Amino acid sequence: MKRFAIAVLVVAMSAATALAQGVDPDTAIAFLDKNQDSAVDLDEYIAWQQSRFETVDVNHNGRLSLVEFRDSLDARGRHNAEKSLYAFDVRGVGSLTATEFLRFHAYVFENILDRNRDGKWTVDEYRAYLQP
Ligand SMILES: [Ca+2]
Ligand SMILES: [Ca+2]
Repeated sequence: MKRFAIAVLVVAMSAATALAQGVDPDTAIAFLDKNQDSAVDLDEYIAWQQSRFETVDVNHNGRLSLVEFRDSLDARGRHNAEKSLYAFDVRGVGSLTATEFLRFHAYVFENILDRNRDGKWTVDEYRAYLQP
């Protein structure tokens, strides 16, 4: 049962849809929490985003176009996708490298997901993020 839940989760995540879509916070945090301290730290979060890049980069040219980037985000992220891309596209070419993609996600982790800024993203913080 647990194996099944994780398999579904991996499919949901690698489909490059939102972490938020269809995966409850307990399951998502447990999946990302590799050192089992009941929270996701920046390294764990970035390792996961890094593992997604190849899938998110649909045409495998090593860069994310606006469409690829937008499709990789949850509903809230998609709303700001264009602004986010231009903020992190340091070369100003309209696409993100893997490094820029990971810098964006580090920013999201530190400024949005980890609400109390203790370096750990918890189930409660994820629940709070999902509140409308
Ligand atoms: Ca952890
Ligand atoms: Ca926190």
